[in-house]
Parts: sequence; structure tokens; C-alpha cells
Amino acid sequence: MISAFTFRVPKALFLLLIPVNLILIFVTVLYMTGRMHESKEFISSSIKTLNDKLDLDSWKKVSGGQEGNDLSTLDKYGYVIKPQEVKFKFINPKNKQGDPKEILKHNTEEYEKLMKMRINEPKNADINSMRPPAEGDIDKYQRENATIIALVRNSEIANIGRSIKRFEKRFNSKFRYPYTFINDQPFTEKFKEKMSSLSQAEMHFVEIPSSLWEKPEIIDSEKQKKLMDELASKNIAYAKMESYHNMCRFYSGTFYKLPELQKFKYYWRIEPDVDFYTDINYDIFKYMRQTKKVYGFTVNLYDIAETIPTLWPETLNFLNMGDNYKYVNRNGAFQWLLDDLQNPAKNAEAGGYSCCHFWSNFEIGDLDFFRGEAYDSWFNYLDSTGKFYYERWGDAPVHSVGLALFADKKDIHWFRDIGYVHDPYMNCPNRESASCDAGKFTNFDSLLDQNCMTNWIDYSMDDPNAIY
Ligand SMILES: Nc1nc2c(ncn2[C@@H]2O[C@H](COP(=O)(O)OP(=O)(O)OP(=O)(O)O)[C@@H](O)[C@H]2O)c(=O)[nH]1
Ligand SMILES: [Mg+2]
Repeated sequence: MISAFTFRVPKALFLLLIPVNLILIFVTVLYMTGRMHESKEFISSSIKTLNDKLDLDSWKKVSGGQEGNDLSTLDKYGYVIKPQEVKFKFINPKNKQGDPKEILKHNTEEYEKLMKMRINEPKNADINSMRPPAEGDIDKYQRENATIIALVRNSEIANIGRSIKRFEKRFNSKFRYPYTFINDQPFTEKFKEKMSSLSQAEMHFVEIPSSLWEKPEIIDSEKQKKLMDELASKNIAYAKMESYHNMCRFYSGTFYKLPELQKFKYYWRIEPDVDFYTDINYDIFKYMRQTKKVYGFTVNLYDIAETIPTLWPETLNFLNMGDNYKYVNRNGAFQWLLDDLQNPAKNAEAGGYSCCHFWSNFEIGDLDFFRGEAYDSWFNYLDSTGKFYYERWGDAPVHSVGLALFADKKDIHWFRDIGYVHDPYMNCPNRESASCDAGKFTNFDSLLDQNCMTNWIDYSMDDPNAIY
């Protein structure tokens, strides 16, 4: 019994007890030898050293700065972050009231109102220092360490070609960032020639090593087949398509291990058949660096809950193992992850995760974030569960949960000024150059309820008008 108790003493408490005992012994000796004054000074300096050594203030902050019991701190802050005791709770920070229909109506109105406001470029950076070079100077232009990435099949040559043309027109012909095309098969000469004819930028054509693409050996194929048949019977798209699962796993956690991406800090992901509705006249990567952003997105929407029933519960398992609590950023976008007002059914199906995510077909990211210990260890844990194949975890919710937990929410940026569409959803700002209807999220009224951007605005942004 005694040894069981001993093992349960938290490490921090144990570390605290050793120096406290030493101080007490030393003070007793000083007292007995009549050196009271010195003993007082020693006590106060020792307490300060101890505080610095153990960083008790930040320890307090990590646990939410919270006094009192966990229940009240969880209710007050919406999180408790302690060793093997990581918990989150939705606390309705904006005190929204109403049933899901009313909440959706309110959120849609708030979104449309904001999007209809006239905006320009971001105000929180020196945009004039990021203008495109004069045409004759483009070869000498000092680019950021960044690349445009596109995972694509040879058969999608026309579809990705359309995206590149549009992307070049709005942004890249002015800056000439290099492209990295990625494929699980060798790219054909026809593909390479076609892409090279669309841009003057450097182009790299990368074949993914099978270790970063194929399903891992731990996957039990029989179990996989049974579970995917079940998912397909619920009409979940791509459930039985193994390559789709490979793609989701690749973009979730192995893309940043590609040898060809090691030299880059930033990437901008594009996909076949996307379009850009606005001219982009500043260097987006310079903006990322100057504002220290780790991630940029344009669209927030709900995922299909049936594809990720245990992504969030497994994530909580990970955070409560060993000292993994230390990876959680106290200024994470937790409430955005947890909202259950607009779509409680999704939240329940996904074990407490709202299913709201950054739509990853457009994303601009800092590879150092993904390569970092927090994200990478978490991905390795997720991968070890096999659920990229036993469920159908997508890279969009995986990126989103990772970012919301491990990044500071102020370092995640909504590029509200960039008009963008990947059918059927879009981001359409009210800007002079925009060739879309400001505030429109989709052309299909039945899909309006898929928009969860208002939750990002309400829970993760200080003042949307401070940026634009
Ligand atoms: N090389 C290669 N690329 C793939 C494969 N599967 C998907 N992709 C690419 O991965 C990206 C995402 O795949 P999509 O099929 O668009 O998946 P999605 O966006 O979830 O689905 P949609 O909503 O239908 O667009 C796209 O750029 C595809 O071209 C594959 O097996 N091989
Ligand atoms: Mg797509």
C-alpha cells in the first residue's frame, strides 16, 4: 500500500519537497548558531530561487491560474491542464441563447453582416513592404522560404491546370513562388510539360515514398474492410476507397516528412478546380512571417461526424498520457473546438468535438508547427490507433484539432480578404476586385447550415475589424 501511495505523489510535489527540507535544516542550524538575520534573508532568497527553478507561476497559469477545485475552474475557464488531468468544457463564452435553429439564424446573420462590410488588405502588418517586385526585378526578388504544394494525380491534369492558371493570375505571376507537385505515382512527362507551360516559377515533381503513403503494417485488413463496409452503408463518400484514406493520412501527418519539403518553412496548399476571386497584391508568405502566423485559412465548416467518432476522445487519451499535457497551448482555440450550440448532434456523434474545421484544400502553414514535437507526437499517437483506416479521419479535422490545441489562437489567421472557392463553399469578401457576391458561403441554401465561421469569430478572434 505504501509503495502504491508513493508512486502516486506527483513529480512536481516530490521535487518541491527536497529543497524545502534542505532549507529547513539549514535555517535550523543558522537559528541554533544565533544568526537569525542571515536566516531570514536566506529564507526569502531561497523561496525566490525555488519559485524560479520550478517556475511555479507558469505552473499556476498552466493549470488555468485556477484556485479552488477542478469543477469550478473547468466551469470558469473551460479547461484544466494538469499532468494526466486535461479536461475541456464548453462554457458558452458569448452567452448565446436559443435552440440550434435560432443559433444558426443568429450566426448566419452575424457572418453575412461582417462579410458585407467593405474591407481592404490587413492592417496589422506593413503591407507596403510586401508589394510585388517590378516586372524586371522578379528574378532578384527576395522570396520567403516557401512553396506552393499540390497533391495530385496525373489524371487530374486539366483540373489542376485550371487552378494553376487562376492562382497565377491572382497571385503567383507577381511573386513566382516555386511549386511542389506531389503524387503517389511518377508524374508523366505530359503532366510536367503542361504544368511548366502555365507558370514561370520553378517546379518540383515529387513521388511520395511508399512508407509515407501506404497504410501502415499494423492495420488489420479484415477489420478495416468490415468497418469500411459499415461506413459505406451510411453513404459516407470515399469510405471504401483506400487511396482516399492514404491521402487523408498523408496530409494529416506525413506530408511534412517528405524530404523535398524539409528545406521549406511555409507552404500554401492548392487543389484541382479551385478558384480565387480576388487579386492578391501583397506577399502572403511575408505577411505570415511578419505577423508570426502559423496557419492561414479561408473557410470554416462542419465535417461529417460519422467519419471521426473517436478523433476527439483519442486526442484526450493522448493528452492525458505521461506529460503530454505540456503540449497544450493555454491560449488555444478550445471553445471553437467544443461549441455544441449550432450543431449539437454533430458534437454528440464526435464525442464532444464540434466538427468545425479549417477547410484544408486552402491552407497556408508553417511547416515548423507540424514538424514540432507537440503536433508530431500527437499525430504518431493517432496513427498508432489505426483509425485513419478503421474510421475515416480527414486531414482537415486533424489539422484543425492540432492547431486549436497546440497553437496560440492569435497565430491562426482567417484570410478574410482572399476570395476563394472550392465547390460548393466559398469565402467572398466585399472588395473591389472580388468577382463573387459578398457574404455568400454557398450557392445551395440547404448547405448554409454547414458554415461555422461565426464560432471562430466569436470564440477565437478579439475584434475582426482590428485586422481589416
Ligand atoms: N496523387 C494522388 N492524389 C490524390 C489521391 N487522392 C486524392 N488526391 C489529391 O488529394 C487532394 C484531396 O482529394 P479530393 O479527392 O479533392 O478530396 P476532398 O477534397 O476531400 O473531396 P472533394 O470534396 O470531392 O474534393 C486533391 O488535391 C486530390 O487531387 C491519390 O490517390 N493520389
Ligand atoms: Mg477536394
